[in-house]
Amino acid sequence: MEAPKEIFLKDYKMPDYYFDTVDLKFSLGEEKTIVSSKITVVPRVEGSSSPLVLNGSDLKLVSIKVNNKELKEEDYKVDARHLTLSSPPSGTFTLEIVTEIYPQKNTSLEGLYKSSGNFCTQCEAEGFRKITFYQDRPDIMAKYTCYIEADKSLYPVLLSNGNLINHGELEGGKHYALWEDPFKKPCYLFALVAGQLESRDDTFKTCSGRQVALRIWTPAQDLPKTAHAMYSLKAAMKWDEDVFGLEYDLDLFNIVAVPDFNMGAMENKSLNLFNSKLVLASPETASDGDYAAILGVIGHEYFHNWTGNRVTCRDWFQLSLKEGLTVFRDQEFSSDMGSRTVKRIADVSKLRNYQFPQDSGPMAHPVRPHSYIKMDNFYTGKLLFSISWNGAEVVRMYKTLLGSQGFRKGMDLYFKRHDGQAVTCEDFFAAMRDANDADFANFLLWYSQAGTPLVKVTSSYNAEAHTYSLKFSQEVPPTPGQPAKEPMFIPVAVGLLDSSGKDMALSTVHNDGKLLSLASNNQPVYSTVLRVTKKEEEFVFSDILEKPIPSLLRGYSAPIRLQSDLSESDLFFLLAHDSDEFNRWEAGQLLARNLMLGLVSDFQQNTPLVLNPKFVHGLRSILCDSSLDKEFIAKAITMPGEGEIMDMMKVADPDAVHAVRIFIRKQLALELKAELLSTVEKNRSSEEYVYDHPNMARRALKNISLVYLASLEDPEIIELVLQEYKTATNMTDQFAALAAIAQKPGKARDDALDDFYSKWQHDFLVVNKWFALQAMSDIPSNVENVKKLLNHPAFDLRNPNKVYSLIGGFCGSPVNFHAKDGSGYKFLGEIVVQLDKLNPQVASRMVSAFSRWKRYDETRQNLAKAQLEMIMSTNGLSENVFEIASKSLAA
Ligand code: B3K
Ligand code: ZN
Repeated sequence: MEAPKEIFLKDYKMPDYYFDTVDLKFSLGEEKTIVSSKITVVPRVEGSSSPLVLNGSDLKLVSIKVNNKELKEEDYKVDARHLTLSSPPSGTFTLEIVTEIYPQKNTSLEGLYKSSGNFCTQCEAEGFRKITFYQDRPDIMAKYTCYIEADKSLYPVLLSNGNLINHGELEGGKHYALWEDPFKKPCYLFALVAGQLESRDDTFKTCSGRQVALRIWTPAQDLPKTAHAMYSLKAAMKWDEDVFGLEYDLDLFNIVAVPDFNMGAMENKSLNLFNSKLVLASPETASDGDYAAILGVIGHEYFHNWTGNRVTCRDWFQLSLKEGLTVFRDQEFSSDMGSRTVKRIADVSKLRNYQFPQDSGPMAHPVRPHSYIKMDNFYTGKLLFSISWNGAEVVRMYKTLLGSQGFRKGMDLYFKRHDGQAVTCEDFFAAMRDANDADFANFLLWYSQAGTPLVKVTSSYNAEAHTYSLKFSQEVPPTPGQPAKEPMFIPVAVGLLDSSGKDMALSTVHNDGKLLSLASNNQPVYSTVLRVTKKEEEFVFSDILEKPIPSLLRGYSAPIRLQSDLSESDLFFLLAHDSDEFNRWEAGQLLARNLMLGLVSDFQQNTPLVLNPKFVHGLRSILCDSSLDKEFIAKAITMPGEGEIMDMMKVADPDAVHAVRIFIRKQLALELKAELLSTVEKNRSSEEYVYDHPNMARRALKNISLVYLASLEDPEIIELVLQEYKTATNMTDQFAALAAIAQKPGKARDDALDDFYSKWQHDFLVVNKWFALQAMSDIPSNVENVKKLLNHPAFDLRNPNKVYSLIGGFCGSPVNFHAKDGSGYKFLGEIVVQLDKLNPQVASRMVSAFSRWKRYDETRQNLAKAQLEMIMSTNGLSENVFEIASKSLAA
């Protein structure tokens, strides 16, 4: 195999040729598809004679013409990845290329492929080159038309981007459609769909009074399940107008649900393609989590229309420009539609469990990476977290620093300057800065430096001077390729609590020889944002009349690790009183983390485990506090994830962490049994399912209580949980009860799982839940069950959702994936090799489960390494898997 090439950000060059218009023609067939393209090519510099290099992969070239004349063989060159025109005309010219492709054989699910009998496309990031020869890079923005012809009975619906401008019948039972997209776009936003689909139709009236037709396309039998997706789309359209003044720009917006899809969804211009699981929902088949995910992702893809499509990325290193910003926008949307605190808690937990652990590992990347081998890996599990989630945190910091209005001004300027352009992260930064005349110091480092900054805070109170000091020191850990780091600009939101638990008024703060007044319009403030920019820095508050308890990093105002000198009793105090609900949760998590780490070391030393009664008391108060939001309570009584705790250990010990988590769960259930039972009783409802915050919150609290209770060996409780399972009227409650029963091996578990399957075998999305639940199970030696499930008739290695449920699910159980006998690693290693032949993107997502192998003990290290080496020695390995496996090994 040709050694895969690394591509660097610093090597970016402007294209020598731009494309102005692109007219595509698809003749879709059962054996092959013919793709004709006609492109107007414009040299960047008139008269230049540089070669024109087009990307292409898995294409059969049928013909090539320049200015209507067939090219001679010596005028161009084709290799496995390119078509090169050695000396194209010096002025504007037309290029016509005909290729032949085989979508039916395409299992990679990028480019044009078939899913359940329908044609569909996925072009981001580099799938368009599997459709035709093209300059497949986002800074080539052109106006497209797309003509599609196909058999009418097999493919009655023909869709592409933009407006339908013509359609009609053809001979031989065929028909055609001609689409025109009036907006310039990069080719990664091109889409085509052809198949037997029906639509749910609705309309949206925009703020300027235009009627937009909305259509969600699925196979006929699934249409009833698209109501929530349509509701989500309309809510997103309205929200973007209200919050950002952004209006939809065409008269038609289509969404198509596809069962075989590598990712969640894709924001193609006016033709969003979605993984079915993020469109289809009914109370009986989808859980609250599914409903929330649909809302968030429909919003996300819709929001891309402005942040991504109208303004796009200059090159793929700038991915965060669109993804970080759009993730931020969807987070804000979901916050406004539900509970802001709970959404923030959920997002921060996700960041901690996925992003942080990898941030110190071999795959550590800054928000804007410096190099890649395979672009798609930017979307592969852990990298996506750096680019999109950490990217969203970076965008959030602008808002924290500028306030909502300042942030909006920055966004307005960004669109004013860059609509219709392909730009960089600096352009976004400059718009935020210029619109607000802001001083952002070294903020740009957030884009280039990898690694999560560790910030330490110490506090001291001067009772005579009535001053309170917070001293910060920061360090960014070394990461591959970046041994030494500079200090970052960290916005730290702070409040100070008095002894009754109330926020103190903050009047002035001293920093760096300057006295800053915090009061605004002569009114004191109760929370402020400190700008920490140096390696070491002190902030001194004046007029502080008693020793406060600080509430630091409110709302998680920066994506850092914070170590403070808060005592255990301070944390209990914050848990009980902080006006910042996020920090109440955070105090509980800090207590839980310390408690778990202490118990882990007891477990390792064979010391009997004992649960701190103060912790039980703290949780009891939260559980019984009727003034609190129920979903908040559910989050507050959930222990930190096992990944998060392992991440804090020198050598990760999955067995100890798991044992401790189970111990705490059971102990809490024993001590709080009465309260938990009454919580279940009070929050049960036989009313019809409603997806709204109060009802979701109620179900969340009831169901987490049930999970706690089910950890007890108590026949009465087993009876109760079984009863909940049988009487449930929606998937949220039914699945929660099933998960509670499935915690323990035995007949009750087996029967319930069988029952669930026979009820739902006709619904592939529910069957995936059933796969995932069994795969993620912590029951001993679960690898054997998972292997059996690989042969289950409902399983199919070619379908990404099934792989994510079963294989991904299995890797989500640290005790089983990291089993000391290596059985988990061996299982994954073998599957990755098999998968890579079918679908490299999915395979590389799976192989990343190995990337943190050095965090474990020597025995595990050797076993994991052996699997990575076995993968590396496989013939014909994809670049996707090669990059992740080789970087993991090299680290
Ligand atoms: N932009 C896409 C992700 C594309 C992944 C390509 N392999 C969808 C999203 O951001 O949600
Ligand atoms: Zn996105």
